[in-house]
Amino acid sequence: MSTTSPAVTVTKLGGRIGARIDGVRLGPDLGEETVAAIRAALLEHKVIFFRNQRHLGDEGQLAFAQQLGQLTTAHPTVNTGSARVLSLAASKGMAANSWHTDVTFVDRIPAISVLRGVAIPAYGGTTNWANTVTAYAALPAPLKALVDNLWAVHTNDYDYAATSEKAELAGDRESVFTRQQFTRIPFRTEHPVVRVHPETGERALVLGHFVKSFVGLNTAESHALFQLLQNRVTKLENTIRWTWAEGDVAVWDNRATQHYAVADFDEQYREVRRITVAGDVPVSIGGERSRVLQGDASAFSSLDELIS
Ligand SMILES: O=C(O)CCC(=O)C(=O)O
Ligand SMILES: [Fe+2]
Repeated sequence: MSTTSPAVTVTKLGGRIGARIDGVRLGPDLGEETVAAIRAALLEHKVIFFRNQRHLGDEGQLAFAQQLGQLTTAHPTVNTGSARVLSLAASKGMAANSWHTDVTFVDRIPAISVLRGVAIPAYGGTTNWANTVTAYAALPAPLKALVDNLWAVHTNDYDYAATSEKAELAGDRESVFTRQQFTRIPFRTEHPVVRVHPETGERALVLGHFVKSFVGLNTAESHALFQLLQNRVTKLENTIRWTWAEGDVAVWDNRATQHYAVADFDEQYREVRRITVAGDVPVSIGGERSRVLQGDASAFSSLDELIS
């Protein structure tokens, strides 16, 4: 029998998004070949899942994530008690239950998020991801023409109540973190609705719940168009749903996806921990970079030494 580690295998889980990777014990020093294989699978499948990584802990998760690129701090506004780890813990059924891409209210949107299942409820609490590249590719020509030159204002002071059910309105129940913490430092950034992915060259829609409005459109028009485009992104065929077990690790390309954590685990305790890899400033089809309107994210994420 061979004593070398078993080969890394990538198993596609959905037609448009998602793959499971087996044969890797995550941690430090994975080796160039393994990291390259993980990276290639991530760029192709947009979200990848690893099972049975209970050994990891925060340190192991950090050591793994570091091999994917320079890390951001835990969050631009939330005081997490940790330099780089954002714990999302909930016992009152709260979750990030609206479609979003992480931290799009800053200019330098994180490239990759690495999420570890720490405490997983007996039922509920799945997470869904949507592919924003296939969503763009599937648009009919007239809608592509519309979005190719469209820009959107993203803010952390977004409309929290817009998609919540009444019982889940921010402030009514204990949230993963308070709205006050989340909006402590106001950020507003104008991003192109279509960005060119810095590694794959693919075109991806940049939307999600931090969008406040489209540049040049009024509120009613912004809402209507946002809904139309989001419906394209979150169409079930364009998504993958993951049922967590403790020790699972999900890694997503935050430049090519949105995600949604389902708040259907009642009063059970659920905790996942996130580490993010720094990303660059989006670039439009025409080569224009996103524009900061308010807030300085340089302490959260540096633009130096980016892999991509
Ligand atoms: O709770 C989850 O499964 C995902 C939470 C989330 O939005 C994130 O980690 O960025
Ligand atoms: Fe998120």
